[in-house]
Amino acid sequence: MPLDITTRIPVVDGENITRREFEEQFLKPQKPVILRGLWKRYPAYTKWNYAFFKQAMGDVEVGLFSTKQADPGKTLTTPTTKMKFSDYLALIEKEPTDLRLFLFPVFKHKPELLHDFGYPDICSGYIKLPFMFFGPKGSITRMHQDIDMSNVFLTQFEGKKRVVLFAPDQSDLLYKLPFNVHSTVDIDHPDYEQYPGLNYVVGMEGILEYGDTLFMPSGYWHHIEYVEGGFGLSVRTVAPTWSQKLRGAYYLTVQKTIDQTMRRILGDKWFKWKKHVAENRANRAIELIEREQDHNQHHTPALY
Ligand SMILES: O=C(O)CCC(=O)C(=O)O
Repeated sequence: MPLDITTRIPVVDGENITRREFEEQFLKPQKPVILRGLWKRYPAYTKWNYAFFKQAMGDVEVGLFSTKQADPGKTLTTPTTKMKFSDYLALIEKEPTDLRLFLFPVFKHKPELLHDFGYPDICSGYIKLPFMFFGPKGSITRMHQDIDMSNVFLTQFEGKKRVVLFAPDQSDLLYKLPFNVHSTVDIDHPDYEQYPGLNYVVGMEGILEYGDTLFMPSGYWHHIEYVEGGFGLSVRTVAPTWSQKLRGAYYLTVQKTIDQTMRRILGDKWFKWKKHVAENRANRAIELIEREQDHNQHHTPALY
């Protein structure tokens, strides 16, 4: 059976949802949702568009990363090229390009923009470190989990994004690399021979448009495609359980350090070993599913 992402991410009225409704229906059960219009309460909702950012901080020089050169085993650290921010915005507004702005520190350059929004009271425990993401049509944020295991609220201001999500319990079938929060599978071009686990994986899909806020629970895998050039902002809240909080702290500190050190020492051998471990884990997960399917087949009572 091919990769199953037929389920739609539910869309609800984010303007009127109460804290209790959000908690009971999505936060506590850790279910993704698109909250339409959640940010209508803030000036950023109507103020933040291409023209505003070009005028507010167009002169800032930004470092850009080429998605063509992205290696699934590595984290992008050095920009490929530089450009004035207003030129980059004009570029992504009009046409596809492989250049991405990755975790651009907008608020370091313009701290006053922090007054354009707040932290919606449908939730508490916000980590007050917002991030903005800018990208051209066609660019892809390759599949990953957020390393701190936080809950994420991703709001769209310009353009559209296609979002594909998988729950954290799908990690083995998605070939999660050990000591890392990435996977090497390409869900848009699934290679079922190399990654047979994809035959069993189940996820969901949705489109984020202007004014939509995607709630992504802790540890959710996300693959994001810019269907149109645009930009958005993410805010996070601390992971809901102590085990997720500890896991996030471990990933951010110990695991990240081990990964970086081993990559420096062993280079490609380290990546190959991680892929091998990921394959073994996926094979075990497939075996369990097949055994269960087999068991169910043999124990289904005959109806005649
Ligand atoms: O919107 C994007 O480009 C990336 C967002 C993301 O990966 C995140 O918020 O963790």
